[in-house]
Amino acid sequence: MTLLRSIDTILPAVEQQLDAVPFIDIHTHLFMPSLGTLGLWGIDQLVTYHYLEAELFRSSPLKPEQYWVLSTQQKADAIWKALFVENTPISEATRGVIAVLKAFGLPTDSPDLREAREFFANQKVEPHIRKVFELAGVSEVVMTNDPLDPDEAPLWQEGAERDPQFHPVLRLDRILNKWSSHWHLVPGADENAGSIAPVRKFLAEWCERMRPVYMACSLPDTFQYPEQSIRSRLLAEVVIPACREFEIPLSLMIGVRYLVNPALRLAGDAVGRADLGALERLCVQFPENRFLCSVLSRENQYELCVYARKFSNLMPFGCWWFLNNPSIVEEMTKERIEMLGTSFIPQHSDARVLEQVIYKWRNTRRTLAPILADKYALLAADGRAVTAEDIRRDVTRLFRTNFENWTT
Ligand code: RAT
Ligand code: ZN
Repeated sequence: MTLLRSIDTILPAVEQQLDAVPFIDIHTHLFMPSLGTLGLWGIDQLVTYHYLEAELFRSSPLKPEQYWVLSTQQKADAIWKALFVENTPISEATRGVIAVLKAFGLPTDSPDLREAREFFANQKVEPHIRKVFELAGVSEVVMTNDPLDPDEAPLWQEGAERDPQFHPVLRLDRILNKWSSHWHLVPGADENAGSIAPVRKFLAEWCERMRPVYMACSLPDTFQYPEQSIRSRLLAEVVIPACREFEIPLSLMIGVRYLVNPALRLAGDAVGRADLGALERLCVQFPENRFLCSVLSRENQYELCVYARKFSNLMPFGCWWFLNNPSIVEEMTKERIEMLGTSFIPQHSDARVLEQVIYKWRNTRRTLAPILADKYALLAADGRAVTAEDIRRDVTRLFRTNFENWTT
C-alpha cells in the first residue's frame, strides 16, 4: 500500500475516498415514497425553500403578507426573479439551486422556470429518488417523523410501506415543546402531564410501530435541564427511559430562537447561544443513554467538543441550518477533528426538498477534502504517512459507522 506523504498526493486520495464512500444522511426532512405527498421535490419546492424565502424579503419589495397568499408556482416565480434574475445567486442557498439545475443538465440562467418545471413534471418519483441519492452519494437518509402530525400519523397507522433507504425518527417537538396544545392527542394524558403512564404507553406504541433509529427534539437557546417544567419531567421520566428501553439514542438540536419574526413563518426562526450545562447534566445523570447533539450557535461549538471529550455517550453531529456555510463548516470541522479525531459525525443535510441532498453533500465533500488532507499532511510531516486504506477507514467512520454503531 503506497504511503502518501505530501499534500499533492494526499488531496486527490482524500477526494477519491470522499467520492467513493456512500454517506448516511443522519437528519433530513425527506419522506419515504409511501408517505406520499409529505415528501417535497422538484423546482418549485427547491426555489421556495424557507432559507430562500428569508432571502427574498431582502431583495424584493414584496411583503410577507403579499407573498403568503400566492400559489407555490407564483412564489417560486417571485423568488426566481428576485434572487436569480435580478441578482446573482451567490448565497449558499441560492447557489444550491443552481448546482441542482446543473446536475440535471437544466439551464441555470434562464429568465423563468419553464424548462425546469417541464423536466421535473416528467420524472417518476421512485426512480427519481434513487437517481438523486446516487448523484448525492448517499445510500440512506434518516427522516423526521412526527406521531402528532395529523397528516403523517394516519399513514403510519395504516401501515405505510417501509423503504430500506429511509430510516424513521420519532420526533418529539410537539410533545416536549408544545405539550399544552397537544396533550389531548395523547390518549389518557392530562394537561399537566401529572400522570406519565399514558405518555410512556404512547411512545412505546409509536416505537413499536415506527421502529425509529433515534428520538429527536429541537430545543430553544433557553433550554435548561433540570428545571421546573413539563418538558424536563417528560424528558427524565418518559423520553430518556424509553430510549433506554428501545436502545436508541436521543438527538438534541439546541439553540433555536423560535419565530423571532412570525411574519416569516418557517423562515422566521433565529439562533441564540445556549447553556450547555444542561447537556452536561443529561450526560452525567443518564450514563446509560446515548445523546446525539447539534448546537445551532457558533459560540457553542467549542464547548460541545469539550463535552464530547468528557462523555463518550455524547456524539456531536452536523453543521446545522445557519452553520451550513463553507466558512463555518470549515472552522467547526477543523476544531472537531483537532479535539475528537474521527469520533464525531461531521454533517447531515437537513434537506427538506429531495434534490437538495445533491448540492448539500457535494458542498460537504468539497469543503471537507482540503481539511482532511491538511490534517493527514500534518500527520505525515510529524512522522506518519497515511495510505488510501487509512483514509477510507476514516471517511467511513465519519460518515457511516459512527452513526451505525450508535443506532444498531
Ligand atoms: O434547518 C431547518 O430546515 C430548520 O428549519 C429545522 O428544520 C431544523 O433542522 C429542525 O429539524 O428543527
Ligand atoms: Zn431539521
